[in-house]
Formats: sequence, C-alpha cells, structure tokens
Amino acid sequence: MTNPVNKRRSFLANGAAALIGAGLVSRAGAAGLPEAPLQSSASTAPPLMPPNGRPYNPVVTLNGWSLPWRMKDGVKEFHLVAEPVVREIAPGMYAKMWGYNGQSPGPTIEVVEGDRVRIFVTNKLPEHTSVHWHGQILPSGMDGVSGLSQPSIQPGKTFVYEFVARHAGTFMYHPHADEMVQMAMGMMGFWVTHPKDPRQHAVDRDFVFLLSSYDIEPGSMVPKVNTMTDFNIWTFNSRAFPGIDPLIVRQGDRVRIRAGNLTMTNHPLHIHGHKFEVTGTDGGWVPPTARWPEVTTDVAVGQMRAIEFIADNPGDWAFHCHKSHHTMNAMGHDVPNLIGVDHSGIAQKINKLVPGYMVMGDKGGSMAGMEMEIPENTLPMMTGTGPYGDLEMGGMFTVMKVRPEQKRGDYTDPGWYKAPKGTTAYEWTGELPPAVNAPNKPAPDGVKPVEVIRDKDGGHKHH
Ligand SMILES: [Cu+2]
Repeated sequence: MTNPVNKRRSFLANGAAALIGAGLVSRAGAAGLPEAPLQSSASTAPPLMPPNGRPYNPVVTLNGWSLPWRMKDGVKEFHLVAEPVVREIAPGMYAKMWGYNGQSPGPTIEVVEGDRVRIFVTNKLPEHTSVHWHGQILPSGMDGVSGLSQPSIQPGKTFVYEFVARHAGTFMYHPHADEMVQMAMGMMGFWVTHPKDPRQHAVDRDFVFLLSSYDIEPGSMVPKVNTMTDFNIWTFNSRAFPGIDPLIVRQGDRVRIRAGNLTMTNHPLHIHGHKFEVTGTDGGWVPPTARWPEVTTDVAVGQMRAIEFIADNPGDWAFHCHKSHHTMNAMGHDVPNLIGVDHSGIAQKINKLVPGYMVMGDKGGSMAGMEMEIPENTLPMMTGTGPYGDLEMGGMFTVMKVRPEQKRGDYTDPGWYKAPKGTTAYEWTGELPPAVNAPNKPAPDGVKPVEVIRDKDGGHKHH
C-alpha cells in the first residue's frame, strides 16, 4: 500500500522540524495569518529547540512533533488547522481521521510560563468546531466551549485565541464542539508550558503522548463515532504497537513521561525495571514531600500525569497500559475461547463453510503464531517481534531502551539490548518432573482442568 498521506508543504517530514523552527514560519511575516506548518510523517520528530523567546528544555512527542511559531511584538503566534487527515496507526494500517496540521493527534504546543500566546484556528472540517485549552487558567471567553464561551468556528472560518500561559505544567487541547464525534475522530493535541527558569524541574528526557482509542472495523479506515466502550484500537498518540516508537534513554538520565487521557476509560500505565514518582498532575507539580514510589499509575479519563525516574537499569523494558485488552489490536472480537478443548481439525472443517473462521489455540491464545487471513488495512491482534521471537503485543505498548553508551540528547534507536552473559532466563536442561494433569486429561474428580468460557454470543468478547 502506498502512503496516501497528504504531501502538501511537507517540509517538516521525517523529523526535520528542529531545523525549521520559527525562521521559516516567519516568512509569512506581516501577511496576517501565521503560516500553518504541516507534518506528513508519523515518525517521532527530534525536539524543537526554541529559536527565539525564552529558553526551555523541549519535549519529545512520541510519533509526533511540536508546532513552530512566529514571534510578533512579543507574542507567540501559532496556527492550528483543524482538518481531515490520514494517520498511519502502524505500518500497514491507515485511518481516515480528523486532526490538526496533517496529523492526529495535532502538534504539541510548547510555551514558557508567562508567555502571551495567540493561536489562530482555521476550520477545514465539514462541520463547526472549537478548541478548548484543557487545564489552562485563562479568561472565560478563551476557554473554547462552543455555545458557552464563544460561537462555534464554522467551516472555512478562522478564530483567534489569546491568553497568557500562567502556569508551568502538562496540558491538552481538544474541541468542545460535537466533541463525541470530533474526539472519536482523533482531534486532540498536547500542550506543555515550561517553567520560567529552565533549571527548574529539569530532566534529561521528557516524552509526551496522548492516550486515545478508536473503533475501526477490520478492513475499514474510518473510526466509528458512536462507540462508547467497545473500542478495538488502543493508542499512544494515535499509534498502536508495533507502530509506537521506543523511548530511547541514556543510562543515568532523569526521565519524565507525560501522558494525557482522552479515551473513554482509565489506563494504568506500568513500567518495567524501574520505579517512578508522579511529579505532575492536571493541577501542576506535586510537592516532593507528597510523592511516593510506584511502578504503575492510573491515568483517569481527562487526566494528565507526569512520572519521573532515574533510568539506572540498562536493558529493554516494557512500558504499557496494564489492561491486557489494551495491549491488543483489532481482531479480538468474536473469537471463541477454546483453551483446553481439542479442536484439532475443526477450524479447517468450519473453514470450508465459513471462510476465515478461526479460534484461539487449545493451548492458549497465542495468535502471533497463528496463520489467518485478515482483511486489508487491519493490524494483527498481537504482533511485534523482538530478539527472542513474537512479542504478542499490540495497542498501548512500547519499549524503553536504556543504554550506557547512548549519547546525551541522542534519540537514535540502539537496537535490541545485549544482556551480559548469565543475566538472561534460560532453559533447564537437567532432569524434568513427571507430567501431571496434562491438558485434556480429566482430573481425579472427573472435571477437566480448564473450562471453556464464552459470552452469550459464543465469542470471547474483546472490549
Ligand atoms: Cu489501557
């Protein structure tokens, strides 16, 4: 499949954002509207070093980018364009969504505490919209709730928002107009207000992403907008594993990961090999005396969380939502669970009647090794390959790669971790215990050791 992504003004493609900055944008000069940079790539852009204004330590947006601005009379001017986009959810799967400046989610907006910010929002959607600056303390009329604080932005129109970013912290933006539809279609973005003093809350790596979910029927490209709970694509920044880039970290770095949740359910984010503290919430920074160590933190709907830790443990470490259904892609629907049932030959026979029929394996659900035909533009349910085989993961999952030899500020993928000899789990090759209660062999009381559990329509429901 060729990449159908819009190539119009694709000068920010392939992570060149850092080289562009506000210099090129200001070409529009006094011509009125600031130029609206467009991103055609779903790869992670390098941090956007501020070309003007007060200094700050930029963030890295997973599979995303930060929006260049122009400085006009001391005001930072940004231009967001709400428009239909094509987002690569993972290699091999594209979705027709709505977003900003060529991507869903939209670009991350980075400003400094105390900055006066002017944001032009042009609506190229087929319906009205607005932008709400989630978490900002601002004048009521700039809050972006259509009907309440402003008239909605009609198709073809441009509105201007202007306010002072009063508090450093982690924020989001999203429509407050037909929002069930517009957020289900991918309209959202991240916002970081950096501290006035760049030494304050300084870290070596600062990653950001939004949690979002979509209901895209296998074989189709458009999210269903009425879905309330039954989503099948779980994403970090509208990317599903193995499409989510790894977090590349230098051993000893202080790492911050900021996440905002714009799905319909909560996500317990979990990291391996490290413990962290929640240092930031929706309301700002958590005082150091109020922090406690964790390895999992729940991010509820509408919340933002910043976690921090020292990456002192070299290796490849899973970082994922701990709801197991959220680390899977589509195709989980209506698959009967036949663990413990000998169905050898059955699928082949049913296949003659119902082409494409499949069941979970009788020794577990390992679909990674299962051969099945899936519709075009559909991700396998569990996928991704590591140095030791299938990862059997999808959805909200990625890997943090901690390396002692990684250079400061270098985000290039070092490849898989080469564990020192004697530090990897290995197969026991000595004497084996006698087999007991082998699968499908009745237990002493006559009850089979594993029972088949199905929901009422005979499928294993994947919510
Ligand atoms: Cu989750």
